[in-house]
Amino acid sequence: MSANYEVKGSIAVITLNNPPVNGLGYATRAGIFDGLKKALAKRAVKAIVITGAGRAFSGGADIKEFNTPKTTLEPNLHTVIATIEAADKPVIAAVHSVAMGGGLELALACHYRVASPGAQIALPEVKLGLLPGAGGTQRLPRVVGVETALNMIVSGNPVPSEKLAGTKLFDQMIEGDLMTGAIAFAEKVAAVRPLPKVRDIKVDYPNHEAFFQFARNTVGAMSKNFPAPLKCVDCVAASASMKFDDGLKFERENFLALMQTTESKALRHFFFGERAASKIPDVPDDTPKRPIKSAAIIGAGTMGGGIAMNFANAGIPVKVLEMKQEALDKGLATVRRNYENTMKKGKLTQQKFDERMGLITGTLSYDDIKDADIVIEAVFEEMGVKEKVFNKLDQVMKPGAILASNTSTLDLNKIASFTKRPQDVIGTHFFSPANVMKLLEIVRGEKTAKDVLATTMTLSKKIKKTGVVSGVCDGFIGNRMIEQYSRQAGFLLEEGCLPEQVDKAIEKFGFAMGPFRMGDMAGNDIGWAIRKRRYVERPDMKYSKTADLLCEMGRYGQKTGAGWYDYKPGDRKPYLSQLVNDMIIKHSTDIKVRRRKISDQEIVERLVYSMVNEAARILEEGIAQRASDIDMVYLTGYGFPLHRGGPMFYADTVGLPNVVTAMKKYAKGRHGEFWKPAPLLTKLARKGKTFN
Ligand code: T1G
Repeated sequence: MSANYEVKGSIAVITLNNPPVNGLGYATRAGIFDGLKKALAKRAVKAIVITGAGRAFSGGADIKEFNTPKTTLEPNLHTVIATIEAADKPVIAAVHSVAMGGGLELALACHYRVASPGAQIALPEVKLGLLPGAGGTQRLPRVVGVETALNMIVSGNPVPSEKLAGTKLFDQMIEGDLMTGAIAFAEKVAAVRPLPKVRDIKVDYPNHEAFFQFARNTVGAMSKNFPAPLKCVDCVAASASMKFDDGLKFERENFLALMQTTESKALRHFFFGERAASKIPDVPDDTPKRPIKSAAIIGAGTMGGGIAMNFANAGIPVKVLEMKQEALDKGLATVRRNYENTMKKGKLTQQKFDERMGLITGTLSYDDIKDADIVIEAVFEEMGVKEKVFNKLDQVMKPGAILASNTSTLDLNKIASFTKRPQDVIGTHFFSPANVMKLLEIVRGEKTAKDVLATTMTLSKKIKKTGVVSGVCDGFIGNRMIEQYSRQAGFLLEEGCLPEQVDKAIEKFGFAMGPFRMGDMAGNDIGWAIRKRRYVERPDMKYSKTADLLCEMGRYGQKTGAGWYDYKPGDRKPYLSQLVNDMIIKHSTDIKVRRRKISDQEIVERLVYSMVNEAARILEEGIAQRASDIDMVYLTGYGFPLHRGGPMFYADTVGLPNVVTAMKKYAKGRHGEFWKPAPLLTKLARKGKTFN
């Protein structure tokens, strides 16, 4: 059983004990249920305290059990909650650290609740595409009020327990030892009757219809693609308009419906995928980490400045090195401006601004950075430049310093070979803007030491990034896949589409930005440089020439005021360019391709499946450790729609046999060799299996 039972005097104590967060899995529920039965049957027991061992009271239902028979196996959570509420002896929840989801709902069914300050109190189910399914939408409004409950349930964000101290949620805050305080409280209320029940509290909210209509309008506008937030509003509204048991029934129906939605499964996939990404099979969790107390960045450009901000935001002092004072001043001024803009939006206090700026210093001398625990180069993406920098770092940096490259496509093993310490070299590929994008591709060189890898993964969490390990190949995970996506986008232009149609189709699918708007924002010259390399290295890889023609017109995108689209000064809004559209149409004629009407579905399939197929190769080559890692890359670094769970999850949802069938159809078209399915994809499809 994952719950301990003991009796202290006349008080029974049931302690949830299911590390790491006392998830209410079957074994834990059975342990609680057995403890309750024992305590209720024993005459000497006058009251019952429920608490959690370790770092949580309870993190809620065990999400790992969802969509398995264990979730509803008796005693299910509802049975446990009903038993607590119907007990004829007082049941007191002693809450500490974390009380979330079903864990908080279990506490709400108790007759009393005491808590330590600083505990995270939340009903975060909406973040999993669900809603509180064990009475939370009916009980929480009864103890903290409709508005506070609605905010907590629709946002899913935690509130510190002390902030709720003045409400009926907590009967007492325990400043000292929680168990001592809880036992004393239990002894005090042991004889109190009738036993107070949250269900008996009336929700007093006059004119609630108008309030909830307003809430629906507001929440509906913010929760495109996700059904759960609006259902949360409906269920909280039921607490004010329905009898308790009817409200409970209404909540249950909506919870079960949401549990089956693809959106919820995608969000749960994301929850576990983010955590799985930090696991490195051949690098145990207890691998010793090198201390990272200071950092240095080479290059004060857009990337270098953004990377430096991540360290300052995490309280790590960071030195930024440039070759010229002017470049250094410009880079630090950009960093200052970024923080000022955040402060203007009210998301940063002056004190934090001062702290962070105080942690970032500039220098022109390598001698100033030699003692840094990690140095990250963010210099020009050219191997000769990288060679000079790593030669220098090898001479200057203290032994044991981690030497990281922010390269986005170059061969990390070659970069490591420029030093006498390849074991200390690793790739840390940040995504622009580096202080905003969550994704960090951690590139493992063939000689990268395990402790360097473990240290960098731990560091990624410290600087609030989603670290994903990638092997060494051209483009690592994300850029290697996006290259195939871009190739298909170019072919679509030649065969009948115009930029706006492609962008709109994939943005309707859910991408934050289509390939042509993205190119205009990032700079079309970046892809141009890569293609020039490709034409030499990989003459077999066909590309549309449209993107080259565009660059030859000097239309690099927003930075030149014109790209696939036209732009007005100071306005980032894209405007149709007749000049570009005419160039595209003329190009089709020049290459003797008859333009045709192409459906949005074909656009989406060709763009998404081009990435899925390349991802399957990345998986079978071992460049990515697992399919969910590839999903994390696309969900946190490339604007793939979260409600679709990432390219691999989406392909699983469509069904791999259907993906292969679509690819075969496109293989009959131009550049059929493009659609040669990856062996792994063919194998999984044939066996009716999935990537994840
Ligand atoms: N179920 C299963 N595993 C969980 C879990 C959960 N609820 N919460 C955490 N874990 C695992 C997590 O996968 C990781 O595993 C380890 O615990 C540490 O997590 C009926 C239906 C509690 C604030 O949504 O927000 O109740 O990778 O790295 O940073 O209405 O975990 O080590 O193998 O995040 O200290 C509602 C989700 C469930 C809470 C702790 N509850 N968890 O954060 O550790 S639905 C949630 C969290 C529900 C009822 C409904 C956080 C945390 P591994 P961690 P942390």
